[in-house]
Amino acid sequence: MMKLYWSPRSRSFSSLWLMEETGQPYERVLTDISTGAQKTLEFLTVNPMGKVPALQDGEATLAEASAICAYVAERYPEAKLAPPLGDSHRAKYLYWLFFAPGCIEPAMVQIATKIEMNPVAAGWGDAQRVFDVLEAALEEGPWLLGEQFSAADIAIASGLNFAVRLFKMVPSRPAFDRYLDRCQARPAFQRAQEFASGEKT
Ligand SMILES: N[C@@H](CCC(=O)N[C@@H](CS)C(=O)NCC(=O)O)C(=O)O
Repeated sequence: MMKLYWSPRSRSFSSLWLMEETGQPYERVLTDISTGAQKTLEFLTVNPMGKVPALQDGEATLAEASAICAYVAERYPEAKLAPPLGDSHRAKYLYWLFFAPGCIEPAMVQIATKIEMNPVAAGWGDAQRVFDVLEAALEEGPWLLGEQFSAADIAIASGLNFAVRLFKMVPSRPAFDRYLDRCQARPAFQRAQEFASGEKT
């Protein structure tokens, strides 16, 4: 059974949501970052970065929320969280999976720190454009790939939920609200939120 190392109130939310969407059994290993559990020698063998989320699957270990999305979606194809190889939706799937850590994350850091960067040199351009591009992609919906919900929605919506609803760093927009409401209506999202909020382990 896969082991998910997680902490409440952290980026582990996306991995909890992902595992809940698969419908497969998994073991949650509470690694409370408020107690320093992520810096123990034992945990550093799983993720040398000393950060959650991290995943162990037999001999395989990995971290980075989007990589975990890609890995789990491939391991459980029956959950239909990724378009199969050769499917034309795969281009968009990969694009959004990488857009989450490549553009949304640094845009949020830029907003939080107010660091000025030349948008030509910054890989994410500028924060305004990141959220404009995402808004345009969400106009149609219901999901990033159209009718098919995927692990890319988990990666993107988790970041957007932090930015818009939890930390209110980014002003909401109607397309964001509609999208986040759809995500929050998913039973797997709600179960993940019970863990992430600290209500359940
Ligand atoms: N790039 C990582 C970021 C993971 C991350 O920063 N996790 C934070 C919690 S939100 C953490 O574990 N912080 C504890 C620490 O750095 O000691 C990912 O996308 O998974």
